[in-house]
Amino acid sequence: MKLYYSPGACSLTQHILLCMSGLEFSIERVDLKTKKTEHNRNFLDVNPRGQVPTLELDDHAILTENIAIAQYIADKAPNAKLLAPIGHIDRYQTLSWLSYVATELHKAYGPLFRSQVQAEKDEAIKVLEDKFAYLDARLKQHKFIATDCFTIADAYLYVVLRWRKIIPNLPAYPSIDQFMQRIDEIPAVKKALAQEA
Ligand SMILES: N[C@@H](CCC(=O)N[C@@H](CS)C(=O)NCC(=O)O)C(=O)O
Repeated sequence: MKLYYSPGACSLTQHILLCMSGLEFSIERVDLKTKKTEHNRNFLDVNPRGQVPTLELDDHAILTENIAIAQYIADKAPNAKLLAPIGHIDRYQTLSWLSYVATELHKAYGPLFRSQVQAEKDEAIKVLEDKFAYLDARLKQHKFIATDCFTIADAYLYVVLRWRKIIPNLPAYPSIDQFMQRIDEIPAVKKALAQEA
């Protein structure tokens, strides 16, 4: 399978998960502005939404959306224990956090990436600061966000929290910092980051 990615974008989540999974995969970089891939293909022919992550399976089927691709990788590599089995409460706690990261946290950055209006950016920062404070309190009590061990929700949370660095003068969030350092140390994370550098 092949992951279409852009360096440091949300597709780093699936890149990390693929590195952890032991599955065979390749990667192809996408320029999100021009919608061209590193092999000069029109990315819109692959995914008309023009967004990463996009996963192309070996039979050329295309799978899109962070939440779907993360679960697909986890379910294809059960030995990696990235998501608990169907019926186990940990699975649904993980999916709950995965949804939170996608719909509440990831999307809250939107104005910071797209808006030209400072007031809209300031409002987005306020919203994000509340969420960071909430996550910091949670991570003070929990080593990983959803369950006792690393899951697909941690990978996505890690990637979206990396984007904090674009916000100037943020308050300190010591438990978020510790969480980020823990995830930084995972060999698969180092590998994915090195491949995207
Ligand atoms: N709903 C999509 C959103 C993915 C998304 O926002 N991807 C960004 C990179 S982090 C992107 O491709 N942006 C380019 C664009 O929207 O044109 C998902 O969850 O996969």
